[in-house]
Amino acid sequence: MDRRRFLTVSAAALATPSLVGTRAAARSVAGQPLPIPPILDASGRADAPLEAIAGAVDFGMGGKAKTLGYSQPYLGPVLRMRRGEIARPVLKNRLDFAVTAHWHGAHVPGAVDGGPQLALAPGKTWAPELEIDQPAATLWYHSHIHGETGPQVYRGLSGMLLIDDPDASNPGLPTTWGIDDIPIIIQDRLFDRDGVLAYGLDMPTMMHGLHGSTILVNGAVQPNASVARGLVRLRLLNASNARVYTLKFNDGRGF
Ligand SMILES: [Cu+2]
Repeated sequence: MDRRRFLTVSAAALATPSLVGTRAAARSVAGQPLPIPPILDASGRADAPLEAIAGAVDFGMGGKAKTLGYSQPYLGPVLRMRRGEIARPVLKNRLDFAVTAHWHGAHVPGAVDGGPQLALAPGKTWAPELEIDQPAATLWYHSHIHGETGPQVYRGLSGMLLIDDPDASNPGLPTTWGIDDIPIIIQDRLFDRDGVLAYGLDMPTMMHGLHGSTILVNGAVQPNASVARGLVRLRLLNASNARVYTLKFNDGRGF
């Protein structure tokens, strides 16, 4: 997106965020290229498992943050499933605490939906079969452990989930991943002075959810993407714990 037509992510704050990170730090790392998560095709047998792992990521906020991710240090690959097929994602837990992968928005039975009752113990592997029969959608997956969902997702255990519908008419929508078909995973985070992801639950946060003061897109602080002239598809995912956003172009054009 060029300067005249960039997408502005602004926060419609329902609660006042507690400002722990410094704005100067956020400004100094803003503008790096937008990371594009790889696609993991889970139609049929997935080529690779999702591996829940720990990471250490320098977000440019003053030091390395302890993170979690699926097969990468923070967030996970974009899972792709197709309507009319059985998706077979595989989750391996390489952490020393229980996690899940919950297919948020997928119309699948609870027995395979990665909810809290399906907590996957350390070292274990889970290979559900998901019968995909719903319209094309941009969804997400995330860990869903009772009492731990908030902090686990906050530290990185989530990713985008795309459902394609081969029968749906595609009115010339762009399809080149990362070029004109671009995932936009929006999250707000708090960083302390050492660049560490801060997750503190004071009373207002307990009531309204955690709101961060720094916006990450695909795991990078306020990144930039340049795209060619023409139609561009943005796949928008609010993967924040509690924040609500208003998205608009800076020249006021419509989506
Ligand atoms: Cu969910």
